[in-house]
Amino acid sequence: MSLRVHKIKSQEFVGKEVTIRGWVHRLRKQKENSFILVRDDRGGVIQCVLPTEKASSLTVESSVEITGSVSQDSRAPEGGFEIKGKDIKIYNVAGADYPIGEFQSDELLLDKRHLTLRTRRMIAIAKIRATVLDLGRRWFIDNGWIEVTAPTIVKGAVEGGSTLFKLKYFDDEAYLSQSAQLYLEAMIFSLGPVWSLTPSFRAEKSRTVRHLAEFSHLEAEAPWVTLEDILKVQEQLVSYVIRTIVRDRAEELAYLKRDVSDLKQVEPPFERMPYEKAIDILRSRGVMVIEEYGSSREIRSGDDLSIDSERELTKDAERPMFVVGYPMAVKPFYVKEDGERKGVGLAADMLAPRGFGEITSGGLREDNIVSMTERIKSEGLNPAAYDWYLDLRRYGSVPHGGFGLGIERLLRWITNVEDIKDTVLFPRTMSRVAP
Ligand code: AMO
Repeated sequence: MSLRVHKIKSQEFVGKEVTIRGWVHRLRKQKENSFILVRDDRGGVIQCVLPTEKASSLTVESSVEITGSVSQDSRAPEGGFEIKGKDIKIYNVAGADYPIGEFQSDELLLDKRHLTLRTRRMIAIAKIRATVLDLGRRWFIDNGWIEVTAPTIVKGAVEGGSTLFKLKYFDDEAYLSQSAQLYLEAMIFSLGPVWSLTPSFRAEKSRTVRHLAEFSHLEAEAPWVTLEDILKVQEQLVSYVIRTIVRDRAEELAYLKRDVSDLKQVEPPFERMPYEKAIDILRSRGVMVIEEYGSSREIRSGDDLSIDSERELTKDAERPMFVVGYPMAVKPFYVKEDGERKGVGLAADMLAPRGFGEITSGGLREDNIVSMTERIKSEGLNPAAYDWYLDLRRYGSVPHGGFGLGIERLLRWITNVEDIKDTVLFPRTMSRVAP
């Protein structure tokens, strides 16, 4: 039986015979002996020493099974354990033109993503990602929220028509879902607090380091809540994920050279910064807004917060913050207006510190049928496409709210990687749909 590398790197195996399976990660052939760094299928690596005559055909990424005895040698890389190989079975001799080496352009690494996934950097990120998904799920289950699955082929826009992916649907037309929110809203009437993890699709035409065309969307919705309730859910969820990932993925975060001192400070409550205060701060720092036709002017009340504004607001922060009370004009049709402040939406975004910016968006939903119908029309949407959604306001409407969290945005902050494309195994962007 073959063993995983992390298991045999311990005193208990020294002197014992073991078999491991994996791929040749690095290779140094000398006259008598060859030094083979073998990577197993969980990314663990160990040096194996074999007589060169048995390893002569090996190349980087050849798949092998090696049997030998474990010994301890401080010169051995990756922890001082190695295997003195006796037998080797070669499953496949990899082509000598394996394209991934030490110095490659980002584009080549993306073109060859199916192979780049074998790098230890990507293995570390993939493991952190898996644990983040696991922790998100665990938090909702532990707190009594019910998991639901919404369709990803839909008829209506949620987050504006400009980023919709259109598709032919038999003889009709449909879209790829931008958010499960409207469906989650339908589910709270029979299931109470619900959550889902589904892919969301956005035809984002801008190339930025924080936008994907397909991302993993963790969304939640609950009846009878206030805005403050929704903020509390988000800060507890995010704090739990951060606290646990720092503990459970310490090795991978260290491999990525992520200094986790700031992550260790993440705990509720997060600052609630009124939108108007955010604008005052940005004005005092001279933040400019680029207008559609290219000219720039000083930011002012009523403007949405751009990537640059969010970076400016959070660059010196160590903990996430909420910006609360965005103008209705910059938020989608479903946002509920503050009854005491006309034009102000009961909506908030969570911004990650150190310049990372928005990772969640949420708030209360308009629950009045008349106001909702007006908003749908004034945004140029077709009320017929939302008739089922309006039913939720016709039959037993209740105050409710929720939020959406972009898993890749959260991962970008946790791993401190610059480009969001590195937080997903096969990224989709405007210029990339393969592999
Ligand atoms: P919003 O459009 O702000 O709101 O999206 C919610 C969160 O999803 C993430 N996100 C993205 N991540 C990667 N690439 C993208 N192109 C992208 N677009 C969004 C962000 C963002 O905060 N239904 C509402 C939320 C709600 O009110 O419940 C919505 O989808 O982390």
